[in-house]
Order: sequence, then structure tokens, then C-alpha cells
Amino acid sequence: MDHGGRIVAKALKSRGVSHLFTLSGGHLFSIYDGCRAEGIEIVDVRHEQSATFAAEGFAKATRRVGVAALTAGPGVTNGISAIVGAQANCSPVCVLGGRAPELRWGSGSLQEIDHLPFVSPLVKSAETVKDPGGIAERTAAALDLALAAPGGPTFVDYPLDVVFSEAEAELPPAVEAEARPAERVEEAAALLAAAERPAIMAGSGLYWGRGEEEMRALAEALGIPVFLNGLGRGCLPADHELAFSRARGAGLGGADVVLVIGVPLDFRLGFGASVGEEAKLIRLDAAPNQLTANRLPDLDLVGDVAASLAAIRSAAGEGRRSGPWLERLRGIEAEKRAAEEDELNDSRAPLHPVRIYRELGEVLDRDAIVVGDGGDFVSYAGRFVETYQPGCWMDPGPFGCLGAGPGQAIGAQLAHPERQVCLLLGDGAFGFAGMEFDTMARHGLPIVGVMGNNGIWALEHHPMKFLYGYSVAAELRPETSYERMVEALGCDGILVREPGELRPALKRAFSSGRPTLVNVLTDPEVAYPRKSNLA
Ligand SMILES: Cc1ncc(C[n+]2csc(CCOP(=O)(O)OP(=O)(O)O)c2C)c(N)n1
Ligand SMILES: [Mg+2]
Repeated sequence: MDHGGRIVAKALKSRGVSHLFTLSGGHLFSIYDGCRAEGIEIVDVRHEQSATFAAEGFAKATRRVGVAALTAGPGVTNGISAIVGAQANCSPVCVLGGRAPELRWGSGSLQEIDHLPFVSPLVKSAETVKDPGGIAERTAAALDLALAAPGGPTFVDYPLDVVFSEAEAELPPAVEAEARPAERVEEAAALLAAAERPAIMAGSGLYWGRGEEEMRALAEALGIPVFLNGLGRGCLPADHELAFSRARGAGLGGADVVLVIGVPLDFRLGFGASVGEEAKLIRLDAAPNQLTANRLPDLDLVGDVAASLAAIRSAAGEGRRSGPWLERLRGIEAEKRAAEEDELNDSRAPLHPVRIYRELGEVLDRDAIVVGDGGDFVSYAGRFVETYQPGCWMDPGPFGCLGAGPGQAIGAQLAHPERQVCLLLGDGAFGFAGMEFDTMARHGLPIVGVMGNNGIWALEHHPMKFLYGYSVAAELRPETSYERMVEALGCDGILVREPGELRPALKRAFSSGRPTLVNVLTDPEVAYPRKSNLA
């Protein structure tokens, strides 16, 4: 017989879970005791939102399930934004909730609330385990379901009296789903093989589906230019001959066949309008298209992403017809990159954000994990940070929740202690989860934060000024000494005012082995040239 918390921990261990992200609450004590006994590392953070984002960061860095334990009531409600973010990203995250005791349910216990009515719409499954004998099976099921394609968050909570009671732990074995290719892959192959101007647009679903090798082989066989976003970044190295970024408008707009892999046709792709009207549109993902109000794919392929790509490649054969098309796109790519030279070398103080990214690119390793949390500062990063390996770029995803960065960086650094983890922060974004620098100090995580400190919420300030001629509620204090805040929390802080100070600061930060915030003062007059809109 084991107590319920030990059974939870045994279930975690049976699924290879190594870390539990949490913030303390008495409802969770027995789970902590179980994790301690089973050798699962407990990582305690400063806000439940960060615990859940850390679980997602761990999942993104490993393609394994990330686990957060949130205490009853406010612990769970604090985790909600991160749960929704994981849902939008198809991230395999399992959230374990504390819960007021079942025996007294309805008597007004501390932190008593039924989580299921508000969590259920946000997750793949949500349930309360009311019998200690069911803990092993239900916990294992929640972990397995989070990971099953398409991935996403799952939730299970344990009433206090249930998880402190004893029972037998009987753990069902994990069942691997068969990797089945989609139907109609031959039609997709025929379209791509006949295309003169093909293009691939791939995102997070390619990464989750472990499709990078197959995509690369397909692109190389047929000479298909590849554009990547979200977690798809790095699935083809940025310096591969078929990797394009600046030419995306021309590439998707001028293609005759576009294969969209693992990314919804949402605002990031003009709700489908980024793809030229004449083009044949093939969509491939683990789940059917849900954005049915947008442009519909001509072929909607639903199946295992890697297996489907392999099947498309073998049906399409070899033979590049895209030579002139690739040359055209290469010309556009080169022209646009040449036009960026001035910004890359900008010598102003306070700094231009692009100057920061040029210098950062020269100190980051190829397998560095870069986490973005902010507005314009991160939009610039999206354009200028090059990604060379899968799982090396983390942004909040389409749900766009500020404050996701520190948690995700913590998860990523614990997943890969030997790699550089760089956390890009707007000064506004820092306010949501800046206290997690305390977590980094306590857990000895040498994350390097690089802040673009422009004293405003630039992504709101500039558009509001453009629309109204003024801006309100988008101003912050100029030159706030955030580097001193993190020093008070036990980290290193470096202030950068001049471009010449940046390189030494970054080198010091990455070589010290200590969590550091490089607070770079940036020019509030710089506005990111934005194409996509909100609505
Ligand atoms: C939780 C949350 N609140 C508000 C927003 C709206 N929002 C998006 S970007 C942004 C500005 C971010 O400012 P900062 O982090 O300083 O970066 P900057 O744009 O100045 O580079 C805001 C307020 C959001 N996306 N998420
Ligand atoms: Mg700002």
C-alpha cells in the first residue's frame, strides 16, 4: 500500500517524468512526499502561472510531457492563462490540482471550488479522482493523453482526503499509438511533384510530430523552399539552402502549390490570405482543420506528420522543377537582407533593438534555446534571431500571453542544463514574472535575460499613437534599474547604455554560469514595422 501522493509520483515516474513544477500548498504535500521518495525533482517557483509555463517550456524543449502541480482554488486559477497557451500550442502539459476534501465538499472548506467547470473547456481532459484506488490509472491516463497527437494540456485534481489516503498502485503500461500516414498523400505528392513554384510553410505541429527529417528530405528531393514559424523554427537550419524567411510574402503569395504543415491558417498567415488565391493549398497536421471560417485547404491531410511526409516523398519521387523559382526567391531574400544592414549596424544610444540581435547572434551557440517574452522587442527577435535546431525557439504562441518567458526558460534550462538559454524580455513583459529570477537563483539556473528596456509598452504605445495621435496606459518609467532588482534576488545584473558595452556584457553573462539580466536601454522611438493586424 502507498499513500495517494506516492501513487501520483509512481505514475509520473512510469511515464519518464523527471521534474514537477509547483508552488507550495498543503493540498499538495503528499504529492511532494511521493516525488521526493521517487526521485522526481521538485522545482518551486513564485507564481502558479510560471509553474505551468515552466512545464510547457520543459515539454517544448524535450517533446515529452511537462508536469505542473497547482494547489487548490487560487493555485489552479492562477495557472489558467498558461493552460490556455498550452492548448493553443498543442503542448503536452499535464496539470495536477489540489482540491478541497471530498468528505466535506459543500461545507465551505478553505480554497474550495470545483475546478472542472472552468478548466474542462481548456483541456483535452479534466477529471477529479475521488477514489484512492483510481489515482494510478487516472494520473497515467492524463499523462498519456497530453502527449497523444495532437498534444495538449490535461488536468486531474485530487481531493485532500483522497490523496492522503492509502491504496494499491497498479500502473497500466503506456501504449504507443500507431503512426499512420494521412489518406490522399498520393494526391499531395502529385501536386508537389508537378509544381514549378512549390513552397512549404511549417510550424509547431511539424516539431511535435517529429517531422523535421522527413520534411527536409522532401524539400531536398523536390527543391521546395521552406518557411518556418513557432516551434517549427529550426526544423530546417536557418543556413540551409532551402531555408527562407524574408521572402515569405513572395514565396507563399507567388507559389503554385503550398504545403502547410502543423500550423493553423490564423492571423499569422493572414487567415489564409498569405497563400496566393491561385495556389493549390495542402494542409497536413495531426488534427483536422478547425479554422473553417478561413480559406479552406484544397487537400486536408490528417495523420501522423512524419509518416505522411515520408509517404508524400516516396510517392513524389525525385526531380527538381523549381530552379528558376528558387533563384527568384533567393534574389528577394538577399535584397531584403541587404536592406537591413543599416539597422544591424545602428550605433545609436539608447540602442536600436536590431543592433542587440546582431550582437547576440555572434555570442549564441547553434543549439542555444532562445525564449521570447515581450512586444516589439520580441517581434524583432522573430525576424533577426536565427534558429538552427528544433526546439530552440520558444515564444508564447498564438495565445500571446506576456509573462510566459521566465517559466519557459526555467523549464528549458532544466531540460538542457548544458545549453545556453537566453530569455528575451520587454520591460513591460518583465513585470509579469520577473520574480522568477529568484527561482533561477535558488535553483542555480544560469539563464541569461536580455531586456530591451524602452520605458514603454511599445507594441501598444505606437499603434495607439498612430490611431489616436496620443497614447495612454502604454507608458512605463524610463530607465528603470531592473538589473538591480535581479541583483537583490541573488542574480547578476548588467546595465547597457551604449552599443559598445553590449558585447562584453553578453560574453560575461554567458560565461559566468550565473543567472543574469542584461538590461539594455533601447530607443522608444523605434516602432516595429507591423503587417499583421489584431482582428
Ligand atoms: C497578459 C497580456 N497582457 C497584455 C497583452 C497585450 N500586449 C501585447 S504586447 C504588449 C506590450 C509589451 O511591452 P514590452 O514587454 O515592454 O515590449 P515592447 O513592445 O516595449 O518591446 C502588450 C501590453 C498581452 N499580450 N498579454
Ligand atoms: Mg517595452
